[in-house]
Amino acid sequence: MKLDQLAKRVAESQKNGREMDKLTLSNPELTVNQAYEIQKLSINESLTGDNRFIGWKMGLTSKAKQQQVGVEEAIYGRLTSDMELTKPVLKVGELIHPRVEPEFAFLFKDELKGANITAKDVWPAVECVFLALEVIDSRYKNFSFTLTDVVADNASSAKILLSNQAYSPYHTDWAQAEVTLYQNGEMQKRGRGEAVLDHPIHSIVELVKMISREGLSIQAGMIVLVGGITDAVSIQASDEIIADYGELGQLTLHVIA
Ligand code: OOG
Ligand code: MG
Repeated sequence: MKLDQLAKRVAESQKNGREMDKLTLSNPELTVNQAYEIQKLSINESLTGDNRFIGWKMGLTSKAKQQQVGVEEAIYGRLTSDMELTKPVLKVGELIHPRVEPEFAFLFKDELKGANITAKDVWPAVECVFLALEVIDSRYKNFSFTLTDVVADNASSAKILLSNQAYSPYHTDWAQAEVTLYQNGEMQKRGRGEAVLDHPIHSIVELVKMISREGLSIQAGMIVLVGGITDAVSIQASDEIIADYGELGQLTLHVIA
């Protein structure tokens, strides 16, 4: 089957929140590179009306996340403006089997590109850092997939919530920053930024290297999610999720039907 037809199928499933069979079930020969092409085509398909391409996300950058889904390689996905929650309320009825995970998001003031960049090149390009909750929602049955499948499904991207407060990149040591995730008052997960490739900045470096191979870059004004600090928690209507980042503050998400 042609990549553009597969992309249409994925885009449809993402738009309607309807689960689908893994692409590799009927197309076992699909490669990871082809999956990135499907990702690009399906996200382009979604860019209608006001929906804009606003940045990138890294996924599977922590051991906890890799073990949870059984895929041991970092991946990237594309973020669009429709994904950003403008209020801390998530309508779960539009989603299949959503999960939430605590993250950091970096906003860029300068373009970043090239296969040889290092952390020292990234810091001066960062405008600010946000606390973030990512809602992921694999379009595949049972939240089960191969590396190729999850790449094609835009790294399970669904929604993002950013903190109101933005921090200087030099405000704190992002590797030592700790987050505790509560669901209805019950502690579920705890982790530090260092869970993400030893330091979240390395996630940005990895992203730039990966997208450079496609001739792409982080553009000025774009946001990047660095990847879950802990593994993700399944959520349902009437949940209250709190991500407590200590002195940096808290993010609260209300889940409704
Ligand atoms: C893949 C997406 C992973 C992260 O932060 O690791 C991700 C998944 O878990 O379905 O967003
Ligand atoms: Mg994530």
